[in-house]
Amino acid sequence: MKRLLITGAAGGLGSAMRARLVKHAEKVRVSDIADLGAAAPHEELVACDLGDASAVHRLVEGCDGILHLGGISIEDKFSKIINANILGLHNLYEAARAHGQPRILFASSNHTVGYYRQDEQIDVTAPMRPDGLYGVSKCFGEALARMYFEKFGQETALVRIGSCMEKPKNHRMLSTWMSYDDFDALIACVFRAPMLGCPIIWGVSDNDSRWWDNSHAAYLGWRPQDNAERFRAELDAAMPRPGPSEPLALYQGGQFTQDPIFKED
Ligand code: NAI
Ligand code: 15L
Repeated sequence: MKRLLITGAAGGLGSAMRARLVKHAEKVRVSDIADLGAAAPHEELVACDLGDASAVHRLVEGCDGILHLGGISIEDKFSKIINANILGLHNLYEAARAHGQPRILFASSNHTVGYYRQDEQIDVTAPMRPDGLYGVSKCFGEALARMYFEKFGQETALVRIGSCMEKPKNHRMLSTWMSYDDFDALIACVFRAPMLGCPIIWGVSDNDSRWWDNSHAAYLGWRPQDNAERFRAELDAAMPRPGPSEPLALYQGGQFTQDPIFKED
């Protein structure tokens, strides 16, 4: 690609992936509402609130790929979720439509299906079962992307990320973890594929105890290499295994299934 846009670049995942993007594009446009630090030679820094339609319009201009990580990433007040994840996503897709439909990788979430139990194996045909307003906003994002694909041919990879971090932080994440290396390889597959379409892809490493079946997306050639199992002994030593009826062990969405609906001020 000539210019790849990354939103949410100041966040946990954005910060981890940012330096790796140099190999995917000649220029990387790096964006967030939070401080982005200094620009590397191949980077352009653009501060932008995703809820601001005209700012997002300018942000997307000239980009031929978008790694969309920006937004509210946990359960929060609905007003905050609406701005970043609902209005923000609409702004992004309208901007993409106006600027040649760059391919998009949308960071969706396992919280679209958080109320499936951990003893269930599911694939992308399973109906959504979001576990909070955050999860609902990701369901909206997936539906919006699908509509832009059907109506206008806009291609998006809807990546339902499990837990993408340096290593799993609890026993649930032995199932949901995706390594940074595996995500990096997925980004390459998504943006290099001759034909993408609008697939849902489970963003998970090759964990022995994973719950999600990605066989429908084999055409992308993504073969995750990491396996969270190597962290099991470390986790067993660091913390007790949750009891079978605790949310962390019961539902795929773990603790998110217990979050309240947060009150507005
Ligand atoms: P994060 O919360 O650390 O980063 C999100 C970034 O989005 C922040 O830097 C924040 O400033 C920015 N942001 C929030 N509202 C914004 C707005 N109105 N305009 C512009 N930027 C805004 O989250 P993290 O962990 O880095 O996740 C990145 C994306 O991946 C999120 O969309 C999240 O929902 C998704 N995801 C992440 C998972 C993970 O394991 N890290 C799992 C599933 C989904
Ligand atoms: C998510 O969607 C969140 O953005 C992230 O912070 C993690 O909590 C992850 O899911 C998870 O389920 O572990």
